[in-house]
Amino acid sequence: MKLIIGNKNYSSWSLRGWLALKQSGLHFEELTVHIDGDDWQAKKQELGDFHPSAGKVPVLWDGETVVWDSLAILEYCADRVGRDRFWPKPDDARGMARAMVAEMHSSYLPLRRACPMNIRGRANVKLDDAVKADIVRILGLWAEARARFGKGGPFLFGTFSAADIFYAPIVSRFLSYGIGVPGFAEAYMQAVWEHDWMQQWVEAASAEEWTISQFEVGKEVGKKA
Ligand SMILES: N[C@@H](CCC(=O)N[C@@H](CS)C(=O)NCC(=O)O)C(=O)O
Repeated sequence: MKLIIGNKNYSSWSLRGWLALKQSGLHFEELTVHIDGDDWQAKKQELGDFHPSAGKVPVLWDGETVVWDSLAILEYCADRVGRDRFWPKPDDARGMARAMVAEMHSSYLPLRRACPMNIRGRANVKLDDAVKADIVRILGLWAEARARFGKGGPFLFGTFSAADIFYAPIVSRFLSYGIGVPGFAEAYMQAVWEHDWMQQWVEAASAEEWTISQFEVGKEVGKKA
């Protein structure tokens, strides 16, 4: 299998797809493309609208089979290795995990726009009411998942699951933009950040030399105006 991903520092959907492959335990090769680079832009033009991913990453190739979109990639992996590796077993926990993942996939545009994933970045941004509402909503969901279903470990549903995969880029954003969170969320974020796969991704992101100015937002912490 081959997973095509974008810049590790910036591409939050790629991080989700990559973590899903890691969680599957399946062997895969990865190819990182600079999504702001001339090569990628030329490739996109060449592929045009005919390519099923419409020029977005991540894309998974499994032989002749192509799967694009992070959530479809996760579900494709779950089909291959079994649902229980990704989703909690009890119906009530799994129902909530699925809803949280779907909500992450479809929502929080104000937060995603104001605070783009930038793993290396440490900046302050002004948070408007819509962004604050997204943060409150996410913290509420994290609190509920941890309180109701998190007894078996430090992650949202105890052990590392699809929900953590989908919220991992939010952890990165909260750290990058110094979003103040309650203690339970700090502990959860630390567990995600210290996860081996997350550390591998962070290390690779830190080693990348590409920068994409549109995602370098806010006032860098420690820099004078
Ligand atoms: N819904 C898609 C979103 C994919 C997406 O927007 N990917 C961004 C990178 S994070 C991308 O490919 N941007 C490059 C471009 O549009 O040229 C998913 O879940 O995979």
